[in-house]
Amino acid sequence: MRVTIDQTDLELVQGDITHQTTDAIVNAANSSLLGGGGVDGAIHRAGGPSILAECQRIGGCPTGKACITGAGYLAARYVIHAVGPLYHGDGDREQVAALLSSAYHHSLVLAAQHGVRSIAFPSISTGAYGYPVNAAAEVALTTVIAYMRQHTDIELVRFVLFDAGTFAVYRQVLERLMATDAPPQ
Ligand code: AR6
Repeated sequence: MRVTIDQTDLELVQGDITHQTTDAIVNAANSSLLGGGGVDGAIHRAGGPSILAECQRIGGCPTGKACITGAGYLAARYVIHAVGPLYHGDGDREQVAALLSSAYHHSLVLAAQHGVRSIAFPSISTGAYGYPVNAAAEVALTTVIAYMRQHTDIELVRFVLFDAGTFAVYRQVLERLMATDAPPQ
């Protein structure tokens, strides 16, 4: 699925983010930046040891922020390591939503600072970190759309959703947001 937001493209695809040829791909990292499972493990496996070496030099990244490295053997130029929140349940819903939104926003700002024109995101926090996909998709898409409405430096934002269920939820949420979302006056 592809929609246009103020001359920039927002795409949803099902697939593996390590195969993307966008200028940057985003990793769903943890604050140690020392690797892990899920998409983090896949990126470090496919990209090779230079990414971990750079992460070690950076020394960590707080939740809600992002850090950038080269992409090793991957086709992308950069890997942006975004640290989403761990979801503990519905008690601190607003706080986790703000942290998740911040992880996406910082990734986009960092990408633009490095001249990135196209970027691919995974569904941050909805795997090991347990964030419900529907709520996370709403935060992710709302944050990215708000950025795209205010900036045209990044021409393509692609969400690469690993499984059919996650892809379907993102598509439903995007369809709803596009139906109800009027451009700013
Ligand atoms: N391409 C795209 N998406 C993927 C891929 C892939 N190759 N592999 C998995 N996903 P997760 P989190 C999806 O757990 O919830 C790590 O250990 C996956 O199906 O990777 O933010 C880190 O080191 C899910 O939809 O990230 C952290 O400790 C989404 O990516 C922790 O997990 C996110 O799942 C971060 O947890």
